[in-house]
Amino acid sequence: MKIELENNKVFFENQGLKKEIHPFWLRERVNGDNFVDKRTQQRLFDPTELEGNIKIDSLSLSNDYLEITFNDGVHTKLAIQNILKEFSNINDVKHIKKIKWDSSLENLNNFEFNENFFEDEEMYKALINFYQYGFVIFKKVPTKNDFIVNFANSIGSIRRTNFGEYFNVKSKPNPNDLAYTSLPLAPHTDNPYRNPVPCIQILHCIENEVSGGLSTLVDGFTVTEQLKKDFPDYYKILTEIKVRFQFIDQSVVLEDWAEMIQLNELGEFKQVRFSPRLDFVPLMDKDKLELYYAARKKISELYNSDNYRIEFKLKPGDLLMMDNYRLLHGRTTYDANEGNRFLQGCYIDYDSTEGKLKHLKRKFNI
Ligand SMILES: O=C(O)CCC(=O)C(=O)O
Ligand SMILES: [Fe+2]
Repeated sequence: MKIELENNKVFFENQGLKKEIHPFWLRERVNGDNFVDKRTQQRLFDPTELEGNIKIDSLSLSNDYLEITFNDGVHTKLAIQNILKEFSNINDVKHIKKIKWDSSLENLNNFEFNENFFEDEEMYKALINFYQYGFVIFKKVPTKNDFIVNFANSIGSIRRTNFGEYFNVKSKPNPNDLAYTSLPLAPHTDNPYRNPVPCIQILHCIENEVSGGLSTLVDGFTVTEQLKKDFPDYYKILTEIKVRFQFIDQSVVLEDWAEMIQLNELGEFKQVRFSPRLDFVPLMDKDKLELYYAARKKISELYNSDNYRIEFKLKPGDLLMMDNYRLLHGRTTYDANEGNRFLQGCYIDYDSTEGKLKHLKRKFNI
């Protein structure tokens, strides 16, 4: 990648391909003291108020800087490095390659918590792990004073829902969700009925005195890629049909329509939704429904299969952070008479982890 000049025009060259950079694009990036606030890096001018026919009057290029005088009299020195940075999205979390895993996964991505953790390089490593595997487990996280709120807000901002800022996962009378019982929970994604679905779930173990109640995780990315390979028709219909997910209690009705396997604009994995107690397929032709039901049965079989599920016991102080768009989670049954099992849960969104990751990357110059 490099910058070249020709007849008062700036060109960007990449792998033999040369394109002119629009003068307005450069004018918008003028960054002297009068143009950009140093502290916030926000513009002090409104580019929509500039004349449209911005042209370059004179130009020069050194190793590090591009010097430009524009026809509105503005003169600037732009760092080449900053211009080139805009052509590579290397900082983007999409560049962190997802590592597919199944039941043979042994490394449970453990990171030990400490007081300065949120500003530590260790946190950066934990977040990279999170993006690679879809989850990370923090050990020795203080179990006092609803620390989960502090934890979530130290990465980004907690995402409040109708379950509150955070929720207590324990067996309780008159539960409004099966999570608040001692019943087993098959692998599921949380809250597929919300728009948007909370991105990341945090579960913090406060007490765990029971012999059951193991936590389970499944990599929805691994499973759906396998489905695509082995049962392309099933994969296709699950990426196409929008089903209605619903949650109802005395104070709210939440509904959203979405595919069980949602792809991005490039046709790649974006998100799975799976909660077979809450999904309602539209009334379609019988043949189509026949295929849909077979596909849902198959994906359920895979999600619930021993081949893909990892199981582990959360200890007090363990905090599991998982990608609710990629992973499914659940738990095995437990006997509430054996003692207490108490987790606290909450959600954060991707801007929290992405923002923290990029901040730490900048801080440690990684
Ligand atoms: O009890 C657990 O381990 C998980 C419960 C659950 O699925 C949830 O809180 O979303
Ligand atoms: Fe859940």
